[in-house]
Amino acid sequence: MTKLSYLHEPGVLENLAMRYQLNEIYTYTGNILIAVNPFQRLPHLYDTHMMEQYKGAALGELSPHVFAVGDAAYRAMINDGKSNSILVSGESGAGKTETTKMLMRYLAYLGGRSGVEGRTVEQQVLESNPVLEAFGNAKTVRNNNSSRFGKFVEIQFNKNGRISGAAIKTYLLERSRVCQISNPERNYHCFYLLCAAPPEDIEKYKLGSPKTFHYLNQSNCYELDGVNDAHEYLATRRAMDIVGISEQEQEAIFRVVAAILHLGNISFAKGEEIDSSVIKDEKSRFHLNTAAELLRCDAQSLEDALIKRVMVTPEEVITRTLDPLNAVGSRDALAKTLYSRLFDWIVEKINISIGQDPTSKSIIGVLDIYGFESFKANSFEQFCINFTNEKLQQHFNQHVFKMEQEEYSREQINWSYIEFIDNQDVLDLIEKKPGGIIALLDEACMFPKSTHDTFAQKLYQTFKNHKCFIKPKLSRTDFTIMHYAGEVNYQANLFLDKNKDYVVAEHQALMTASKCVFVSALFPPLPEDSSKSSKFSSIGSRFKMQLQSLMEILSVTEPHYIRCVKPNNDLKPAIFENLNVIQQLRCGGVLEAVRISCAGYPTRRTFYEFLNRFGVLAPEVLEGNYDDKVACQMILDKKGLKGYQIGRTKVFLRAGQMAELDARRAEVLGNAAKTIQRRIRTFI
Ligand code: AOV
Ligand code: MG
Repeated sequence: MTKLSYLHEPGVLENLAMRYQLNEIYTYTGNILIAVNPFQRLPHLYDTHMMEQYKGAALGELSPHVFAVGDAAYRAMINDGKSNSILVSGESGAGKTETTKMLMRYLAYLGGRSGVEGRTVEQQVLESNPVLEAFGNAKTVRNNNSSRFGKFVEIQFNKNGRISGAAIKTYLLERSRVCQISNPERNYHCFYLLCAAPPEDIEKYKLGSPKTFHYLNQSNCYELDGVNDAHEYLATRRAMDIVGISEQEQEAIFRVVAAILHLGNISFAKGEEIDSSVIKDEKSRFHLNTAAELLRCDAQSLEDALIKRVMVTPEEVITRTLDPLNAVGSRDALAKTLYSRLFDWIVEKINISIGQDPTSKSIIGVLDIYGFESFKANSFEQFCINFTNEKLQQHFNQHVFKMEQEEYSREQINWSYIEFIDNQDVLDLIEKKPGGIIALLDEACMFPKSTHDTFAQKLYQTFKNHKCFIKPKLSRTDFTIMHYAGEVNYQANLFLDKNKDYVVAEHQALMTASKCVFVSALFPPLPEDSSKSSKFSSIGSRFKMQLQSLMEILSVTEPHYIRCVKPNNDLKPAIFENLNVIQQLRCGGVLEAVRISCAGYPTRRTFYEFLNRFGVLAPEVLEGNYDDKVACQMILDKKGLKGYQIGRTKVFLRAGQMAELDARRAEVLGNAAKTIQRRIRTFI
């Protein structure tokens, strides 16, 4: 891209479109790799032969490729002994997860032991992907295999450059999906896989068609194009074997998954007393009993935990009942807690099983987060996802801009540091303490009388003059944030609930008492003092701290960027929608990087290249002995250009100056051609 003489939106777009037609999905913009999602398998692009080719090749020597970025990171790590990171970004469905997997495969190829079969560290690192995807990915409107959690994988290398350990950190799994989905989305893949398990498993878990489960049948989508759930079930079990999850543990994991499905089918009816509820019918009773059986707990205790609350006052112990609506809320809360604890358990187990190398000083971190999302209805989950993307975007801006300016300083040109277009405003709006949205949300959560209405009013009042915050005219509880990638309208009504991280004491007690050690271990007993009155714990604030610590880790690594681009919203091959792509390039900072370079010196040519091309503008300069640098200067002065700079080895031109020089050159060459033609005519 930087070799284009004309670095502007149409030029950049045209270049990508042309390359995409040729299945050249990768393009460099300087050191940044742009990857346009092919939406079709391109097997030869990733085969062993390809990996061999890229091994040790300098960046830019071969066609742009994700392997080249992996190789650059690996070489930099070996040569400088410094940690590197590869940050993959792009909107939902752009190809981040696929790109990350290719990167991990390549790093495993470089740092693996060839010929060693079986459960090697590198094999375990690779097989962690299908396991995490089965439990953490789901079909959304934007992507049939959308990551509903963020992931940072640190691959550790020993002093011989061999993979010696790995640590997987995950960020905030979307919990609401377990209980609530809308057409045409799906719940987490594992539920469907399990419903397609071999008959003996189906019988054991008392399962049936996904259509019979409330947590799955809120949407009409049960199957994914090109995916066979029965096959995926077996593949997931195999991957679980490899990452070191034992047969018994797998059995317990799927038992909990099945129990969640049965929990979802328990309905409640109004009880005889006011504000009470009972199990609705025989069918619900069957599912209650099955869930209890699978969780190895007492059915009556499960029923009580779902519909009763015990309140301890100084005088007495009161048992309160929940009405059917609250009982459903209680049931869903239990299902969500179970699922998110299950997910965390799996991540921890994989980490323990792969093992860490405490002596490793060389690490390559690979970041694959959930991409920017804007749906019709956006809630707390989208807020957190988009917050993550803002953070990453800031990291990108700062780094790209820094790199640019470092080149200027290497070349010793006059350059006063430019402040760049930054998304700090949006970040302040979200995370500033005190006074940002997360801080106000926490305040609202701690104040017993708050409702989503008072929370929204507080936001309107506090941010009425904030330039990234809008109150939509027709709403009393929605708010709009102007993100770097576009405006997103959030519905505040579930923010308070979703920000509160607590486990109902009755659920905690029930699960701790489970006869299955796997289940009870998911609910370790709470420390004494944090019992009933349970202090409020904020999901938003914890997430913010996790991101902060991720940024700190990244700041001491040498970053490499891959920007994934989604060429169309139909998820189909060979369709390149200009507007769609330009929008992503603009938001994703690619054109930002272009704009940044336009404020500086976007075109640079070595003295040799420059003289070669523009020597014709002042042939007299090149007569006899001349100094390259002086010659360049003389040509530029003769043409009356202002504002350019001459560095130690290169000429730095301002935006548009290259085109100007080209025009003069064309003129000179044109004149020369005319003269020649005239002479030829005279001669004839
Ligand atoms: P994402 O990770 O960026 O979205 P994925 O990596 O899941 O997106 O890619 C979406 C789909 O695009 C994949 O399931 C593949 O079908 C296809 N795809 C992407 N990259 C390639 C490639 N290099 N070769 C072939 N097919 C590809 V999200 O997780 O939703 O933000 O949250
Ligand atoms: Mg993904």
